[in-house]
Amino acid sequence: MQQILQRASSTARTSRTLIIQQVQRLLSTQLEFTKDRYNIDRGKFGTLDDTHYGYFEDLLGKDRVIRDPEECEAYNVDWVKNVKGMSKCILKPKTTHEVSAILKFCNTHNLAVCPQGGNTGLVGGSVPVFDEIVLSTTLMNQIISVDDISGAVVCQSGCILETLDSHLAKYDLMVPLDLGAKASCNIGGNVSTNAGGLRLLRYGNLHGSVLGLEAVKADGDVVDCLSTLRKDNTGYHLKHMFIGSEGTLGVVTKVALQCPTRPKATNVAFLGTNSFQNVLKTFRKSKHSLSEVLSSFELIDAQSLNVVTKHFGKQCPISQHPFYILIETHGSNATHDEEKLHSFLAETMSDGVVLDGTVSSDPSKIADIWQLRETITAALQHDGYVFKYDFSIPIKTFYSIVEIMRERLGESAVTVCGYGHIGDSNLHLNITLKEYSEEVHGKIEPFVYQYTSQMRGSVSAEHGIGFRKSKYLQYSKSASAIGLMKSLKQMMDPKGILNPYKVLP
Ligand code: FAD
Ligand code: 2HG
Ligand code: ZN
Repeated sequence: MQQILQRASSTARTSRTLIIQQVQRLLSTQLEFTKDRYNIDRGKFGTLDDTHYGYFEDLLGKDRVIRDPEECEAYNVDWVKNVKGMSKCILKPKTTHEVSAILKFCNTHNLAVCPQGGNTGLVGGSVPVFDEIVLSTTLMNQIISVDDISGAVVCQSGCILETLDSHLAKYDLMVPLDLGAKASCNIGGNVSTNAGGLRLLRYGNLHGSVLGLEAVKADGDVVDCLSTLRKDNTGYHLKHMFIGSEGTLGVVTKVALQCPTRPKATNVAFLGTNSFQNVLKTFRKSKHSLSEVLSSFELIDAQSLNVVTKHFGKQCPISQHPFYILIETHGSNATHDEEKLHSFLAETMSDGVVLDGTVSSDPSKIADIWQLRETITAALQHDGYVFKYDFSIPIKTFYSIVEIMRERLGESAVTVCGYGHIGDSNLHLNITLKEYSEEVHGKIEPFVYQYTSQMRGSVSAEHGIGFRKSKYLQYSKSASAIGLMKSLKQMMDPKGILNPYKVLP
């Protein structure tokens, strides 16, 4: 029975995937090339010829060297359909040795390379700008070891987050990271973007959870920092250079993660309130009342929820309010956690801070509630063109930029919404238009970045810099810090073949 259900759900998923792929293909053919829209000059890199293809085909076999233009298309366009490259060659290595041979060859022949995992990145870092070779890690998907006592898990970088997490469930462990793109994003992509996600508040970021990693430098040299030790204070902590460097310093090939125990009890509350001040009051109270079991505290404003109900036909489980809060608890004793959550809810409601709410410990209801939060990104795509911002903003002024932009853009925007990880002071401001407009773009940028900088925030809390934000790096990094980043890049990749046009201004 279980198998039949799994097969049915996988058939439904396959046909849904096919429809999504067809729509995406249609949209991507209408997209302008990045080099044209952003007026970029090609770096002085070599151009692929038959000798190069011959080398790659000997190394990987013909089926792992993709040259068919239609097949290449999916690797050239990003998830949000904002940027489009023109690579004619996708390489799909399976081992570190193959990655090393590819990079050594590309470095010798001055061929530029764009590392790619699940291609769910939101800042245009994962697709080429010109004809860079795409090095896709999707076939590097072996889980190498699981230590169910220490929680140390070692895998290749192309493992899909959700697949790894399902595997770990057998050992009562979980990946300490969860995000809406879990069904496609790869661990290597997560590490390379230092992805934050929905439970960072509880489980910390990847600079803490990555015990070690293996990466291949631009010249093909394999850097083995694949320690599984919790403590290792032997000299420079080199792994941190690769975490969040977005494929510009090396290709991550293996990752060792510290994985926590899977919670025995999970509860979710979905609450409604009338002001951002009350969201903050609820957050403060949740930290005090739920303390050690609190695993997530997420904000969804009414406009964000509206796109999900409008485009995906989802129902809001409570009455309508300007702000919604999703709270999750992870604990080991269901009764204890439920009691805590119910008394927290009773108190916030009797104080008039929370106006309506629902609580559930039923897995299917929990999944439905999480869908309201996790599908906002996908729903926004249906409005037309999306401008995405991912700010770290001091919590007290967190929401003001959303209101400012709503007033500044008036009728020219379809949706101006704010949601995100209140627990980490990480706001996702999204602005949608029916279609791209240079004039509206000019009203949004650089204004939003200047504002964030004045608030002493960061222009990227979790998505990274990629292609889209490199010229705004200066709003969050000093000139001396950018100078040091450039020196590191020069030292590790002197010819600049790894992910050119990205991160560094
Ligand atoms: P890709 O998109 O393929 O690549 C991202 C960057 O990493 C690129 O610069 C690429 O060159 C580089 N890269 C990829 N693999 C490697 C490698 N092995 N070695 C070196 N460089 C590499 N992000 C968050 O932080 N939090 C969220 O909550 C979140 N939610 C999302 C929800 C949705 C619906 C979507 C579409 C995206 C979301 N993201 C989120 C952004 C994205 O999923 C993450 O950035 C993710 O970590 C990217 O993984 P990926 O495998 O898709 O990487
Ligand atoms: C999330 O938290 C992701 O859902 C995506 O980081 C945010 O689409 C966005 O702006
Ligand atoms: Zn996020």
